[in-house]
Amino acid sequence: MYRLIYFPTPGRAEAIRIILDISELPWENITVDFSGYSELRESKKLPWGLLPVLETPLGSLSESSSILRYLGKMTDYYPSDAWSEAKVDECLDAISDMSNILVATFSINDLEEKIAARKVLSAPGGKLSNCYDLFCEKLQNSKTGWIAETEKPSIADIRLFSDCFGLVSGNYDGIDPSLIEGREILLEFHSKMCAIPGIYSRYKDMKDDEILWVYSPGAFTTNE
Ligand SMILES: N[C@@H](CCC(=O)N[C@@H](CS)C(=O)NCC(=O)O)C(=O)O
Repeated sequence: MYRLIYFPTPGRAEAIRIILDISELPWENITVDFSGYSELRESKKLPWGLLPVLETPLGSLSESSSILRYLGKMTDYYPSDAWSEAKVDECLDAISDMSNILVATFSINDLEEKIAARKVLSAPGGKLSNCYDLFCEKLQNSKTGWIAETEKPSIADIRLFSDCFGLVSGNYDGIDPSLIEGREILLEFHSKMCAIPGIYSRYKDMKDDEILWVYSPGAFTTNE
């Protein structure tokens, strides 16, 4: 039995939840609040003091990208040649850098100030908007349509799906789906990801979920 421990939000865990579903490994989704997290940290159960953590039969594994790579290798979602692996890793790091731009705003205590900072980041020319432009450019230029130009979808696509759409759910004050508007290639990517059976079944009934609606088939279009 595998156990994924994280907060209830998608955050850095949703891509892992997706690949666990796809893997068909037996797994349990353990969610904790901040006091549950503090307890785990105090009891030294977190390899690097942070979440997510995946408990496996071999021990606990931390760092979301490492967990994704591990599970990717156990499924068909991580390529087996060194170059393709490196390109998948490159995408994972770039997507993580995008998420860190948002994380940098978490420490702004004043809500109005936080919203204003995020609006600047997501307006055209802002750092988040620029990342979305880059993702679109990569998808557009990819011969296969997958972000790391792999033959099949990879953990990089799963991370892109999880992070790019997760950001605009409404969970983060000041950021909304306008980041997706007009970015047709991202919408096409959304449809392709939703066609993967494990993803489709995970989110097909989530249209009305306050946070997870962004992953549901047809979330941003009417023709899925
Ligand atoms: N590089 C790590 C970052 C993990 C991380 O920052 N986790 C946050 C939640 S998203 C956390 O555990 N925060 C608790 C804290 O900082 O007190 C990863 O990708 O897993």
